[in-house]
Amino acid sequence: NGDMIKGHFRKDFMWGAATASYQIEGAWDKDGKGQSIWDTYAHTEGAIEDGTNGDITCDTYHKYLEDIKMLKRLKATHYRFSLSWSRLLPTADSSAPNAAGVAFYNKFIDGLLANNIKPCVTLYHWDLPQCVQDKGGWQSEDVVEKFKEYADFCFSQFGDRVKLWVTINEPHVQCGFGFGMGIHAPGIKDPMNACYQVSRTMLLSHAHTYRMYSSKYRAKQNGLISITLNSDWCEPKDPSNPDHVKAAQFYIDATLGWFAHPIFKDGDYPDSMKEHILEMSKAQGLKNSRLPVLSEQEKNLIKGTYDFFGLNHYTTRLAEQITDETQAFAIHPDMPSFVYPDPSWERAGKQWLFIVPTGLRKLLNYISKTYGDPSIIITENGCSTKHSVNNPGDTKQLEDEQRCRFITSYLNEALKAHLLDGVDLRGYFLWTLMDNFEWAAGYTERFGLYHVDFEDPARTRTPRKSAATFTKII
Ligand code: GBH
Repeated sequence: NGDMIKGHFRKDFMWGAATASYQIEGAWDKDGKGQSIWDTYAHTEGAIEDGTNGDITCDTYHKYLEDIKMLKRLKATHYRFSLSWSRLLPTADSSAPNAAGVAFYNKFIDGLLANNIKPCVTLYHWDLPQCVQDKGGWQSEDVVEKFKEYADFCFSQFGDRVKLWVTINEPHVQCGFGFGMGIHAPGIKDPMNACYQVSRTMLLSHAHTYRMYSSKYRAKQNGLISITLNSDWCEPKDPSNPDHVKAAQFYIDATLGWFAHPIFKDGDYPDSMKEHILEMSKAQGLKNSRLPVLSEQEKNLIKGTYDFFGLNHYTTRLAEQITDETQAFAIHPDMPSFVYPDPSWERAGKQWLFIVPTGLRKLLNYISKTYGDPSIIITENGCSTKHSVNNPGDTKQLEDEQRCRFITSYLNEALKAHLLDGVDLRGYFLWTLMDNFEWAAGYTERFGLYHVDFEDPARTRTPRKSAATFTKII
């Protein structure tokens, strides 16, 4: 899938793996931790494919020293992980922090640095404190102040050592899955309204936090802060058909552009998205668009709140204009694009992930061109396997040839974007360090460079072949 080229990334390129608190930590009710919406959601009957939850998962809360050893062995220069808001601030009140939670992250950060691994910290990877949810969560304006208060607390505690921050992970997935389809916490199924409302409070939370860091901490702590957006690459099924071209562009606008345009461009949602949702709203007899209008003041607040572009990318789709409503993309009932994979593409673990390395190079170029050549950090990219699909008989899938190919070929395309196209690429974080709780899929879908034995109380971690492949590339 594309020629291999030789060359190097920047000398200071960040090489790492990524994880998220709820997916790896466990200790869900230990040492004063509060509950999060994912604790609640995963404990709800029928919510998770295999009926599991993240109560223990990789047990990183107790086994973090092993994680650090694994990162060291990989030769990672960086590690991206997230903080559990409810472990740090069980009541979401920064005047009543949980000392054990603060101590845990201090030990962890110090352990990384002692091994010459720099932390990249995500403040929010989907595990909102349940007490914040109980007061309206992302659907209430109050969340903006709460988020800022939490971020302020984190900068004050960890910012002396953490120089790379991500405010929010994939707001688009949160909005679509958590509030549109209702298949992620908090499980709200309101694609017409809630889905759009929370995109606004997320943008405002991010923007206020960025500005607070800049005014209160930047001079002293001298770190970088931004947001992480996920995006598929999307191409017209038939590039000579203008409807297909429009549908592909709309898909990118309404997923990546929904958040990228406001932050990296002009403070507002893409025109295509605003116009289309207004039209759909009017057709329903509404006076105003279901997509909340951002005021001039809000636009100015949001615009430019980034130090880099955090990108999560996994796969690619083809697009056509929708002809049949039942084909509507579930995340967006307003989506006029019908998207699907090319049947010739190789499939990874589950239904959604097709291996299309060239899509990464195209997406990197698109971002660079559309958003004024920002420094880009690939904050996630990786490949899942489903038990015994790829390697029957190898139950731990330690010989994960497909993942090795995935990593090599995607990085090869990233290198082309850097060397041949001049994209300003600064780092690459592989999703993920070890098998973990894969949200609605539970433990049925595995992304790890390390296999984790979830039957074993010790949660033994075993390197897969891909761990060695990644290290060799690093
Ligand atoms: C990222 O989301 C997340 O940041 C990370 O936490 C997660 O573990 C990782 O990717 C792997 O999924 O099964 O058809 O319902 C990327 C966006 C959203 C893509 C959920 C897969 C499931 C599609 N992901 N989606 S489906």
